[in-house]
Amino acid sequence: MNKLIRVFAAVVIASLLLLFAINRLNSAVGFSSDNTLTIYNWGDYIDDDLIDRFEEETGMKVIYETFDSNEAMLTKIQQGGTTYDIAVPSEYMIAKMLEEDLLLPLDHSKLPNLKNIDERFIDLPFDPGNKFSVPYFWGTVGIVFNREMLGDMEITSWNDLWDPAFENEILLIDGAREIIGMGLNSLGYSLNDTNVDHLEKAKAKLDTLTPNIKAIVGDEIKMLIANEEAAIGLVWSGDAADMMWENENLDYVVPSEGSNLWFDNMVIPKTAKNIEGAHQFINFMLDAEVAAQNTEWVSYSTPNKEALQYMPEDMVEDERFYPSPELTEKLEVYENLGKKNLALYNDLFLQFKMHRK
Ligand code: SPD
Repeated sequence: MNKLIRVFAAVVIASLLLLFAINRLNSAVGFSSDNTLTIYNWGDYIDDDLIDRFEEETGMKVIYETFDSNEAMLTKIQQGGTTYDIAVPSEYMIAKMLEEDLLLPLDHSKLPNLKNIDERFIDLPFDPGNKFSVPYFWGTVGIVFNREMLGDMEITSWNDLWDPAFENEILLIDGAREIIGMGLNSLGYSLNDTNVDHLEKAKAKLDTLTPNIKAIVGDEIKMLIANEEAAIGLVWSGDAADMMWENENLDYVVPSEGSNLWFDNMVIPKTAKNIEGAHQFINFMLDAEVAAQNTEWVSYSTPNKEALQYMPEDMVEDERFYPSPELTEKLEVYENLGKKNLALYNDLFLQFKMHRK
């Protein structure tokens, strides 16, 4: 009997060791043992039907989580509690993640659809050769406004927002770089300025905008402005396009003093478990018809040149959301300003939010 127990225990231990070894081997070659793919993306940034289709086509199970700022995404990835197979940071955050060695190089042989991306969006300074990232959506920061609610008042610049006529009429997205950036641009400074005196002046100027600010909000800004709860919003371009689809009184402008041009990109974090699946997903999203469907749902601007033929002409020809290369050249892309300066931007933004209370 004793011998039987010993044999049984040996078989159980051997099986456990074998399972452990298979699991380790799968992780090492990038296969998730449970065939799941965990994706970390901005809110409202994918057509759910495409996730269903990807699951059906590959047999993988997608776990999908969302974030509302690059900084929140970075903190979660640094903490490592959840291991993500794909994340979608903006350009300056990719530079920071590379500095912190948080990303895996991509295997381009598994991404044949990368050829669909317009060369304007390939090989950008934050990731030469697209070794670590693939374009997802791009856009600008600007002002959405309700023509009906504003009557004959025109908005063309950041400084227009300080008009006392707009008391309690402005909603802002909750982004440190965007809001401090508005303060900097309104004073004629660069969006990548690190001069402390300039940054403090920008914060002081923003404080004087307080009477006009109704709230600082997340993705709900789309619903609030579409429902005419406020006349004006500082927003990302694609959110403006979405609101304009809901409410025809709305319009969008990139302010005359200058603004931000941004690029969101798919990356594979170093802690990814399903590297093979991550490549399959990225390549799937790069397919021209998939990208067109996603773009129509999300309303942001696609970098996928081949997708444009499947999209409605009025969408592709709208210069507010597909600005000419001449205009985009005048806009600034955020740079990775380093830990100390990013902390300063965050602190000033926090102080600005406290000032409002
Ligand atoms: N609701 C989706 C928002 C995505 C916006 N990304 C913009 C990043 C700008 N740095």
